[in-house]
Amino acid sequence: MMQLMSVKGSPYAARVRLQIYRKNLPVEIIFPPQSGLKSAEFLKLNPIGKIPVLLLDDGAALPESHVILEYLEDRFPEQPLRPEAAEARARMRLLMQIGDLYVFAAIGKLFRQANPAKRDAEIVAKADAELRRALGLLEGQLGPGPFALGDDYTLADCSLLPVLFFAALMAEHIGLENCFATPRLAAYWAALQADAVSAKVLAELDYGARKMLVK
Ligand SMILES: N[C@@H](CCC(=O)N[C@@H](CS)C(=O)NCC(=O)O)C(=O)O
Repeated sequence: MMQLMSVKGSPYAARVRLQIYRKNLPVEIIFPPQSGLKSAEFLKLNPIGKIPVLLLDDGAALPESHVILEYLEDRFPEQPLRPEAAEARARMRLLMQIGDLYVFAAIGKLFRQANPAKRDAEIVAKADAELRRALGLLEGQLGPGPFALGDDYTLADCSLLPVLFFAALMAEHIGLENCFATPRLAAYWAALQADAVSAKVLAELDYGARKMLVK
């Protein structure tokens, strides 16, 4: 059976867990080795040194969350999480890219300011502005709802759920204004929270991420 190396608080691994739960895929979810992500043992498997990693049937390792999502769709096309039409597929991938390249980039800057004792107000203000701008870009590309593209849950939703979770968590932790104040983003966040499989992954993320913030 294939295995996914994952921890609860990892936003990138959470994307793949969402897909696995939603499609009931035959993939066992396991922890990375105790030796750590920068150990020789892990780097031999995945020289990038990050999770998630999907271990295929022959033991080969496939890293990078978006690559894994697409591979699992190709391999298990039943209950598709990708639209058929080329343009809709491109729109889906655009949302996934905006989440990673722009929204997560801003969240990363806020994450590095998590500790109040070492917080720099100027850096926080800049990262906050960057986050709002990136969320605006995302909102501009969202479909009519309830989910990212429309009625159907897609890989864009798997990809964006942890992005929105971390945006909300960091805003709450640092004491920034609500990031989902605009109607479409607020409605999208509400739709994700109301979806049972998404709610399961949100609970896992909440458990894992709050432990990381305490560290
Ligand atoms: N682009 C990668 C990012 C993966 C990533 O950054 N994973 C984090 C955990 S959430 C990690 O393994 N970090 C360990 C490190 O950088 O040392 C993906 O989409 O899978």
